[in-house]
Amino acid sequence: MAVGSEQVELTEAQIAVHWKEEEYYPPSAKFIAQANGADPSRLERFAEENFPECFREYADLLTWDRYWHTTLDTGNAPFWKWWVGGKLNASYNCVDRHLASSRNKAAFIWVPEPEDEETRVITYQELYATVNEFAAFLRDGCGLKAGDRVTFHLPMVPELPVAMLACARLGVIHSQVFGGFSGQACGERIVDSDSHILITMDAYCRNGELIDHKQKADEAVEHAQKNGAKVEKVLVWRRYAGKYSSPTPMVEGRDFFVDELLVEYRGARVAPESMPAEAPLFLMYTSGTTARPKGCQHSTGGYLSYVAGTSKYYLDIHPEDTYWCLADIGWITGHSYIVYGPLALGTTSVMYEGVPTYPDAGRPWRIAERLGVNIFHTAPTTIRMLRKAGPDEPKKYDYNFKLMVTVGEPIEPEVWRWYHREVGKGEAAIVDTWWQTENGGFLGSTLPALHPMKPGSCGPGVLGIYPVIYDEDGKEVEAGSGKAGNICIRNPWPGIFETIWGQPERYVETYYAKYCKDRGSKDWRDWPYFAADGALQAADGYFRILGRVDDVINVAGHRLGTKELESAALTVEEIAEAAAVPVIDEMRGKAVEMYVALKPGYTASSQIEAGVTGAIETIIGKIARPKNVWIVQDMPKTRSGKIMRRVVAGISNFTDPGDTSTLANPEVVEAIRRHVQSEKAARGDIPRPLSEQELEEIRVFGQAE
Ligand code: 6R9
Repeated sequence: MAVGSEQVELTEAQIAVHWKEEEYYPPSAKFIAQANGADPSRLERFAEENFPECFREYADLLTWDRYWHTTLDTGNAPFWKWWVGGKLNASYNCVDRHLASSRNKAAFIWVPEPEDEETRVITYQELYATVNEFAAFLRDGCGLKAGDRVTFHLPMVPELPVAMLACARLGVIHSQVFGGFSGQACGERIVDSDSHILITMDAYCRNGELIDHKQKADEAVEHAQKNGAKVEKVLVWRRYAGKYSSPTPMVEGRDFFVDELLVEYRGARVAPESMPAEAPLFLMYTSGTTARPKGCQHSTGGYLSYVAGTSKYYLDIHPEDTYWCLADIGWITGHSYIVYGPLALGTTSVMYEGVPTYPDAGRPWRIAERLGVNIFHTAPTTIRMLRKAGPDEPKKYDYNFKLMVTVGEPIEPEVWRWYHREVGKGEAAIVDTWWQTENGGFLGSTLPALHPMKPGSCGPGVLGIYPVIYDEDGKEVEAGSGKAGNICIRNPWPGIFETIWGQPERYVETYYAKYCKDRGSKDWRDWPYFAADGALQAADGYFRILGRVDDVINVAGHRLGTKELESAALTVEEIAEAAAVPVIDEMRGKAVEMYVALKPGYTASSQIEAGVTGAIETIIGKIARPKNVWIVQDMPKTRSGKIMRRVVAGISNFTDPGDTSTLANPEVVEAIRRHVQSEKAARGDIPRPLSEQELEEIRVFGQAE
């Protein structure tokens, strides 16, 4: 594997990373003056010697029916239990307790996608009334009780948080399946969680169309039935009051319109069920390497305390703020940081139904201006999309963000700077929050009032989170050394999931087995949490997340992070998005290929291809020179906007790109395949039959659990 005279014998931990250090951006004095988290002594209070008691500060943000006797029970490691003995209700904490001071304040402001439809304001009082009525129906009309599971397949409508909070009121475990997923994907999750009630919607607006959604419920029920789960009732909310907007027939005796049923429950009140802190609040499914999805089980007390605390200090949410997170509630970000965290703090949370660029790239800024949004939360994929479609739009609108969030993927420094300069108008503090579905809330971020920002780095571990980087052999990579390895969290925290629903062995094997020091131990210090992300820590203590551990490309022994290659490509003016993938190469073992999409107004040219190659050579080095640069219309993406590198890797290598059914845009795959493979064939660049090991290497690329 050596190149020339250079002997390459790198262990995972010694890998050189080629990104240059970025400059710091301090938060403004104005931001600091009003921030929740400006007191540096909090950092000391959350230092390791105060663990786990430090988290009491988060638990004290909630209203408890009974206090806990044990902060952290590790008796059945690694199945951690927080606030044992404590009792509370999540619905009470997010709704009832705000009534006395804020009855008629907006809990949610819902913005429908069609711009001529009116914004809907749901006050805490109205939310309280509807949540109670719906809870009464779930209890008395559906026979649901604490511990039962209910599946939702809802789009971004206010009925979704209503249903979540109604379940939470009863101690019923909700499992929301992202609305954009297929009926079959929903059916699989119904089977896995053993739900007998499905809550759905007739239709919703997306990209200018009214989409039939009810049809997916029929598919879901059918799929569940085939796999041994019987759905007794399908509860259908209606997008337009009193009018059924789906061509799909209602099934007699099984399907019901929720608005019709609720008439009977008008004015009903349901006492919030006092739940043990460790009782499950919800399941959130995420995919892994096997076909069976993983139902991450989140607790009531631990989870709610963690999202309340992190919302307060990292999102800087005050009750008087207007906060807008553009995520879909079908993802963990929406659960934690549209619904539970913001509502636990009694703020106003904005929900938007549709596509951010509909009808044009000015839409988000019009919404922000109109509603007075001052905290803005989104993902790099959306930021890139807005930068691509309307780079100069934000300055046309009169809004002011004090804080902005990026989450979901590493953000390229070039994109970060656009976000800061144009969207944040050079004034907003930015938090780059690194975390996962499994984690409940943030793991890595700067504290916005105390730490300067650094583009491309999330920052240090958040309060009470003590990260460590290990190499493949379990040796600790020196802190602050800038060397890459596998980032782990040494300690449990209140927001960590409790288990994988119905798959406890998989929970232990996937997240804890790799670096466990002693499988018999009940000491948390022996059970580091394996996040399956590559990362490095700079001398300033900030972490830079390199992506999933399997998303790295090893060229002649040099481990190149996909993100550093993509960041280099994004420094080229014309480039809007980039994906780096490995191709089997006779000379170098593996080589890099780049897929890039252009900003509007540019046409593909060999100059642009050369520009990308040049940028990679200059920023990373000749070793990383891409074998090919493919200019494509659009990248294959997951529904949450993450680029599916494994799909283009399969195309580049003439191997099976794997399942594409859950992509947001499966139709682009065939177009890219035809373009790339015919071009390669014309150049005589068709690979020889690959060995078993090579096939496996391509197959696992981008497939970390
Ligand atoms: C919250 C969420 C988790 C994976 C995670 C990592 C990537 C998330 C990131 C980030 C770099 C950030 N990720 N936030 N990478 N910087 N700020 O996205 O959960 O959908 O489960 O994805 O996303 O690779 O392991 P989830």
